[in-house]
Amino acid sequence: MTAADGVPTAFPDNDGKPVGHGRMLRKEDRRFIRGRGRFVDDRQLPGMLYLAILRSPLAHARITRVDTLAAEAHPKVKLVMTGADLAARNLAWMPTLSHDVQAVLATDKVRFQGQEVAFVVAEDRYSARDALELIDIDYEELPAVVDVRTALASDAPVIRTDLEGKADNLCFEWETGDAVATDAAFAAADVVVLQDMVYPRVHPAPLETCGAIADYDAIDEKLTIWSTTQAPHLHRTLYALFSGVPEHKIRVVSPDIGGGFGNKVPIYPGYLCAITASVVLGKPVKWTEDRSENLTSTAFARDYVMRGEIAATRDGRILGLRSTVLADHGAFNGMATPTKYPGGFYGVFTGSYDIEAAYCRMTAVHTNKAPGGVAYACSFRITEAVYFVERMVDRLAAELDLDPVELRRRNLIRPDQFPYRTRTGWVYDSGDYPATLAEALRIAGYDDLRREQAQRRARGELMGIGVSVFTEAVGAGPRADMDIFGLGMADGCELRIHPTGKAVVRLSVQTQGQGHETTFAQIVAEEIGIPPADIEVVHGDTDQTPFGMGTYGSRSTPVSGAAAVLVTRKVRDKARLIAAGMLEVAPTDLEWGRGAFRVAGDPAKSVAIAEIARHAYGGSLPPGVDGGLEAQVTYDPANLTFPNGAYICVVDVDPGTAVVKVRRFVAVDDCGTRINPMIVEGQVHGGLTDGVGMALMEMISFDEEGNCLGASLMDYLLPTAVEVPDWETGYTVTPSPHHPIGAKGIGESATVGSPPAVVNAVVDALKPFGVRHADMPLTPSRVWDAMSGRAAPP
Ligand code: MCN
Ligand code: CUN
Repeated sequence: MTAADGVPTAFPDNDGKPVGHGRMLRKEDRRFIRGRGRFVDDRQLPGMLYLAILRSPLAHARITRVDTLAAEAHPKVKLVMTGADLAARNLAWMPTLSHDVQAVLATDKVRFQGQEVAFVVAEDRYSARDALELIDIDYEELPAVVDVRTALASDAPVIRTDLEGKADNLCFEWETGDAVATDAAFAAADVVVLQDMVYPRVHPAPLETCGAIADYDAIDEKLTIWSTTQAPHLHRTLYALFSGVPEHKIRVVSPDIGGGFGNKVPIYPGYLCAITASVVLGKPVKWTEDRSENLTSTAFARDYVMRGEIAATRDGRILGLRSTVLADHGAFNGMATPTKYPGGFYGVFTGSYDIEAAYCRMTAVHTNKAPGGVAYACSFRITEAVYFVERMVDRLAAELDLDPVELRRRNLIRPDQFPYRTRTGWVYDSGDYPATLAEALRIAGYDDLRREQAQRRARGELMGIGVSVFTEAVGAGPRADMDIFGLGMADGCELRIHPTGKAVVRLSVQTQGQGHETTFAQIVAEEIGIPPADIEVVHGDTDQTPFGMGTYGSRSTPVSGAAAVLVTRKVRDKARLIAAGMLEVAPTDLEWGRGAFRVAGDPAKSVAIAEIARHAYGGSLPPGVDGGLEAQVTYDPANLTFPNGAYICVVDVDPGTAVVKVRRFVAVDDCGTRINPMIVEGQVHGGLTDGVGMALMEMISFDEEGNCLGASLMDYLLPTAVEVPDWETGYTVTPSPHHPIGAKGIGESATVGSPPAVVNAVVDALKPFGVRHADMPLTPSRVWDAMSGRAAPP
């Protein structure tokens, strides 16, 4: 198919269907590849002012004096505000998504380097930045808490002195599983392996940093916020609670977004500063953070220090798994996670295995580091859980001298065990794990690879093969069990078919590059027979879309995707009544197919959906049927969906330089029914690149004083096409039994599943040196240390 302007809009999918599911180029790319995307920072409003934020140079310090006089005297400055100014309006602290509070501007103390201390609003961005340097602040430096392992020591300085009666740095404690049963499993085991590991702090680092424009209209008392948010409706509710502007007077618009990866789920002080400034000045105020601000102050990810213990029989049957986690949550608990899950979904740490007993104990602490906790394609901490279990299983394989694939095969959950209840209470919906693994082994040519490895080892070359199998849990959630900030995790969706047969579907989720404008049109197209090109997808504007929880945890397809299916079927049900009137038969006499209702047994008598739409607005309707063709639903999922995958990574390690090269990477994913296989593959390619980055390059680290050592993209290394191989992808399809079209999420699978495959491969390559584990990121210096028998630095 080709549009009038010559841009191909679709090519036939596997079935050669013109509409519905299948490979189709992305509708949104028409504007993106021509540089016509409209991002927050592209928007210019008349009379707009610019906001810049002064940030703390210190990780932990008391603020003893603030002098803003010189900044206020700057000729282009319109407003300067400090924590004290916000406190006078009761706006100095904001709620976080984890029921903690976070300083909008510091009042008493600064608690991490880069924390917001004051802001300036000026006529242009440069003057605002200049005026920041005119603000004079005296700090009384305090010792910083940097290492989670000593954060709870009795002499550690207390960070959260703002919390009444708080005398330590404990953030929360959490446990899951059965400690007693796990002890018993360990007691009965032939083999027990213990391994400590660190999943370092990393950062989502989206290409577009965070920003907002707040525009308060004092006459209408209406507040409009254009912002880089993955969850417009959630943000609107929080803005109403924070600012006192009533919710029906707030409009949040999330236009094109240059990547999110979870970084754009939380509310940041910058958004609230822009809102406050706009209300005070009565003018639109824009705030756009720079790269260093993004890397040092917005939601980070991971930062787990984990101890694993795995128990098994001599022949490789896993009996028990124990996980003890020290989680670094930074200065404020800014983690975005369902309320009942303070440790996120880490509870799925038994992975894809049928393990008899499991137990996890997690201690989360505050440190003098930026808040956050889950962002970066994490599926609410499943990245950590999968890395943990896949490293533990590999460690066990080495201990038992068993092939890691064989050990996995002996313990994978079998297809006949679904729905499968894990020892920590999760119910996996469906999967055929052995089949997915077999497909990965087939593509990789696993046995040949092992033979090649033996030959290379004999020549002194360091080739490694790493395997990981994983189970994801995406689509939060059943709203009875899952809420964020008291808002149940269900999604609304609206569909309207116009008199000419063209349609508009309104979503509550918000794309950051995942292709929703295409795939949601395809979902509707498949159900109603209107081509995707004729279906406009509207999202990212709270005035235009129904309430819903937004895009993260790969929930768009599992939740809003289901809502889109159901709303279309609801419209179709109405179309049936109208068609029955048009054809003068009973509704039950009609059959649906290929975009039309036909009379059963008399297929010549039919009406297509476009004719029904015209009639819905113009013709005479059966009694009790009202005009128009539209519907609205809110979908509350019965359960999460559980995609799975099997990955195989082949690396070569240079024995002279310890540089790791990823030579091959095979990824077989099962996300149930695939709506657009091309977009699914794109999601997997991106996630694999993330995974290689985390395994080999990415880390946000701090010195002893709490200075962030990853504040630029020179220090925080992101992978490029140079560091990654040509991905080899495959798939199996096990539909979700409770999703109306059997689709599961895919957006984070590859980021979750790939880091352990890479690390397992590197450790496998280093086997001749007796290496059993090395912590990410596996930079040349860390690999060199591992080869030399030295422990990696913490
Ligand atoms: N899809 C499909 N068939 C399926 C599942 C998904 O065709 N069975 C399509 C969907 O229709 C959608 C895309 O794949 O176009 C991703 O869908 P889904 O798995 O539902 O994930 P979300 O849309 O909810 O995206 C969120 C997820 C998360 S949480 C992070 S983090 C991440 C990711 O997506 N951030 C991204 N992928 C990203 N991709 C881009 N380009 N930019 C980001 O910021
Ligand atoms: Cu945790 S990153 Mo994604 O869920 O937006």
